[in-house]
Amino acid sequence: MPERSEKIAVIIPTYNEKDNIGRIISEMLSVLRSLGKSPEIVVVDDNSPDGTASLVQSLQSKEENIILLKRPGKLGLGSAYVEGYKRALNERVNCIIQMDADLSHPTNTAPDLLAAIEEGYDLAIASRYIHGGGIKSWTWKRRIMSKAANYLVRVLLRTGLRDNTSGYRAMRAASVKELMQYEIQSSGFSYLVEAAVVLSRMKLKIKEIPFTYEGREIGETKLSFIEIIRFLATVGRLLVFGTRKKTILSGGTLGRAAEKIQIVPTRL
Ligand SMILES: Nc1nc2c(ncn2[C@@H]2O[C@H](COP(=O)(O)OP(=O)(O)O)[C@@H](O)[C@H]2O)c(=O)[nH]1
Ligand SMILES: [Mg+2]
Repeated sequence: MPERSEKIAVIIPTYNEKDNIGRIISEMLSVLRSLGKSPEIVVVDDNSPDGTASLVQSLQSKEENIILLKRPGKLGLGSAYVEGYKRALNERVNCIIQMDADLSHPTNTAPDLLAAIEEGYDLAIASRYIHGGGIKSWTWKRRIMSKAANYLVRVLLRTGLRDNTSGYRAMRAASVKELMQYEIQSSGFSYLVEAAVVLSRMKLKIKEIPFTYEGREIGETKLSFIEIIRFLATVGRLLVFGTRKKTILSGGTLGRAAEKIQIVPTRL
């Protein structure tokens, strides 16, 4: 029997999203509440210089279902998701939705993502690259980059997914717990690809749901050139070393201690 995804967390990582965050939170709360759900919004902000966190704090005084996780500086999109997952799991939610703050992920796709989870899927990915999906207002350069990235991941890493880089996903909490047992090294945008590869290798029921990516109207993309290089390095690493679960040495206190051990090359 599939769990009903009654208690939901929506994770929204933010970096300089002051002009978007209020709208996305209120739209998401009203869409999910109209479905009879009880959503927690988890904003993970990296000390945005534009004061996104203060704005979220002011919203918290009017709305009690907003959680703000403040981090000291820009630590990357992937590590923000992980922070959000941990908090959501602590809140004992059944289902986690993750999305961008910039209104490029339309809130009216959320009911379809949740319906897939309720039907028994473990992971629902909002996809631009299946029939019915698309992209509005992206430059041709960005379109080519996204297509090429997805082609590389699909062909080389055999995920079976059409949209491996979409940041709009819904996951059953149990699948998120399992995902977190894997060693994921990417802390930035590449996290999405690394997680897609891990998730596709777990024994999950996955569905892609078509959506039209709106394209950001306010603010700037945080996808930098260095993130593109990191993406290529991530694909190469996954191709050579594959995916693996955390060992006792890679997680927890022992793991953190092990990370500090440096191997110093001996000069002959
Ligand atoms: N907390 C946090 N959020 C980030 C970071 N980088 C990007 N984001 C957020 O992640 C989401 C996706 O970034 P965005 O710039 O829209 O990337 P694009 O959609 O690929 O152009 C947005 O909500 C950003 O504000 C980061 O380092 N930390
Ligand atoms: Mg975006």
